[in-house]
Amino acid sequence: MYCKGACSGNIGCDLPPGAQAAVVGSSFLERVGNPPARWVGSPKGLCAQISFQRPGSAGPCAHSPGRADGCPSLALLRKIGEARPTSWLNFKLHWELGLCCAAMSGGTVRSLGKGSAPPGPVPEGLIRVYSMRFCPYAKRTLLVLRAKGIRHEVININLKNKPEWFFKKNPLGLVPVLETSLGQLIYESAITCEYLDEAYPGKKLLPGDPYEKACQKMVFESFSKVPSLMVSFLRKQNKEDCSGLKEELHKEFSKLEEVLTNKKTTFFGGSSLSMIDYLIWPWFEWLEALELNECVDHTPNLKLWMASMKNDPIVSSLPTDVKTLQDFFNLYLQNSPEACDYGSAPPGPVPEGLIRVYSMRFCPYAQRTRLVLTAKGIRHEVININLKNKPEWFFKKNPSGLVPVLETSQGQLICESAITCEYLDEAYPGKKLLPGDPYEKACQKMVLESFSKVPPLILKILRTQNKEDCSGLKEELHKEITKLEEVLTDKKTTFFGGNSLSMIDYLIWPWFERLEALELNECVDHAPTLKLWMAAMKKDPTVSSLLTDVKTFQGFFNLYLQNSPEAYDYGL
Ligand SMILES: N[C@@H](CCC(=O)N[C@@H](CS)C(=O)NCC(=O)O)C(=O)O
Repeated sequence: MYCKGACSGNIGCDLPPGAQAAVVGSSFLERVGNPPARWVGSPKGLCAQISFQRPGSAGPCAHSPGRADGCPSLALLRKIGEARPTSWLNFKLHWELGLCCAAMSGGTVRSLGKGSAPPGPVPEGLIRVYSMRFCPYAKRTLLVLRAKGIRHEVININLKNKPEWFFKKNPLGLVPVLETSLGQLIYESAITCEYLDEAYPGKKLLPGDPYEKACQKMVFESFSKVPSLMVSFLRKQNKEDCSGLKEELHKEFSKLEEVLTNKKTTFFGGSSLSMIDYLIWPWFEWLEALELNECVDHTPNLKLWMASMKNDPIVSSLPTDVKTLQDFFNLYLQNSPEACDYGSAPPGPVPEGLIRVYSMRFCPYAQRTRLVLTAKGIRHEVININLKNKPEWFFKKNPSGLVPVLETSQGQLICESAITCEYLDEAYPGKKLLPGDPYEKACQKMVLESFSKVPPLILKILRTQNKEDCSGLKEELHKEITKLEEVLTDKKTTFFGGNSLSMIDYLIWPWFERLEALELNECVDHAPTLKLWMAAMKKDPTVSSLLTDVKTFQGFFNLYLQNSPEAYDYGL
């Protein structure tokens, strides 16, 4: 019962809990600043572009556990998708999209820092939590939100570089903070949790019985020294000086062990998980990352409790990876502003009925694949990779580290753009883009061969600092273009495969789209038939739905040449 997340075509795909992807709508982007994700239109509908940035990445996909009907915001999204033409969706995204998507995401892809625009009011029917992906206090609130199936959006705050406006949400500058659509602000994690339990219907996490409730609060009190002891331990440079701290922790855990032994139940509130368990859990998740597991060696009941907690669906939907947490600790202790955004975790499995493409918004090779996906109306999700700072997990998808890569719901991985396109054409029904006739198909492949020198030539021209040194390269390009002009004049058709657009046209188009931005239009001046082909291509609905404007390309090229890791998110 997952919240439906990234979508294309018929809108809607399942992102499993823990899938480290954020899906945001463009109005959400406006509201929360500049996360590297956006919605793009396709003739078939919408396709969510999900970016995994540098060390920073999305939080886990929030879903609506316990809701038999799935995510309510998706229903709304679907309604919008059905009711409105794609162009409306594309150009006049309604704020609902923002709220739907925000509700689905685990938060802004990157945390918001100084200089970011304050987010707008909280949409009705939603509650917002200001969080930080590694904050154990904020995790309390997130656990309760999920356990109660409350529709919420998460905005992550860069705690090493807090936005000025955040102090208006909480003068203490601490996360978590809850914000309601009425503008009410609630902070201090334990207070936020109790508020949520009281303000929202559904499963009650605190006992109704006043004595039982008081008992939970007493356990909470007896846990109260643990967080500060752990932070002191974390901050100690020399871990050998820590024996005193460890002893203290050992004692605190003994107290909790006693509670469990006296109660004779698995959880602190009884035989099922309740508020107190969620309130103290986040620090137990830190034990392994801090190499403090030994501190619970003497507490068998507490260890059993930990094992049961890990099995809880809510707890396991917000997993913490030990290595990522350790790397976060390191960056945090160095006061790095990147700390709060550390750790791009691999996305979860591809939901059934969907295919995923790992892409980069400006990659002409990946554009081939996206053109074919769009032309064939294949439901897909796009995950953009920061190619200047690739996530480690991406090499498991493609050891060469290149995009595009396709991933199916069976875990099949297909790379190399031309191969991905042929695969899509064969594996999916609908309009065939490659000719059925073997000779015609071979002809298309021969045209592709004769085009093969164009991409590296264009790349060389792009990389040449002094454009005056490009005359030799431009001459070569001119020659390659002549070859293509000849193919078209010999064929006497508008497109390379005949009178209608087919695979070969999509395969070579992305480089022609970039000519203007590279100020290389003159290289087709001598090729009138090719110019007619370019004009016809621009009119194709698939091609035009994936066009990038000249200014955006140029902005990207500039950053790309400076090796900026921001290049891939240019224009978002
Ligand atoms: N032959 C490959 C080329 C793909 C390619 O070069 N992609 C570029 C982006 S446009 C890439 O992933 N670059 C990453 C890198 O060079 O590390 C294909 O057709 O898929």
